[in-house]
Amino acid sequence: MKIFYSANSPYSTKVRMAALYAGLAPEEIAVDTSADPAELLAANPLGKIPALQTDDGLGVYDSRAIMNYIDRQTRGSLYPRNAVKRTEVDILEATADGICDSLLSIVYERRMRPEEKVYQPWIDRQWQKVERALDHLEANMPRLGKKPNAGHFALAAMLRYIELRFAGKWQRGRPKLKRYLTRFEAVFPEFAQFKD
Ligand SMILES: N[C@@H](CCC(=O)N[C@@H](CS)C(=O)NCC(=O)O)C(=O)O
Repeated sequence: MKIFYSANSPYSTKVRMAALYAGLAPEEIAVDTSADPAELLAANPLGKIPALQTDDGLGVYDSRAIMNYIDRQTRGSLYPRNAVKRTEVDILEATADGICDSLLSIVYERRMRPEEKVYQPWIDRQWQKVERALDHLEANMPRLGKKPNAGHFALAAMLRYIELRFAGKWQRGRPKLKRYLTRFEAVFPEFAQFKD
């Protein structure tokens, strides 16, 4: 099994942490998506990461399909069975991933366009989504027991990414989110490997 990833991609960090936690040991292949490497396109025609290639040669994407695949392969190690709890985890994962979608949209707006074509109202709109969703998380912090679930991995990956790209710009008024990664590392010490 292979995972195509980049160290700075939050969705990649989520699935890599989850795979490690679940006891899978996929070969990890770092790729540059802008070069459209053939082996990535063979696993995911969209050319996005993360993409997982199974031992049978099946390409699994996107990150939530990969999380669900890992969960099925490991008898439910990432998502709760209980329907109500499962929905809560799905929503947490969607919120964290959705924040990443907006953050990436901002990063790409600045990175891909010539400077004079960068459209600030779009950036502002995406940042408003980020702020609203962060406030929602702060007010509804997920409980973190002994066993992390898919939502916890998604939240950790998002916080790592926002600090990487928007360092110091998201913590004010959000003490619980600010403390989260320290608490997460206590239940998933392997997070240390993903910090840099
Ligand atoms: N919804 C997708 C998003 C994946 C995604 O946008 N990945 C980014 C890197 S973080 C990417 O591959 N960007 C390169 C591109 O879009 O060509 C998922 O959850 O996997």
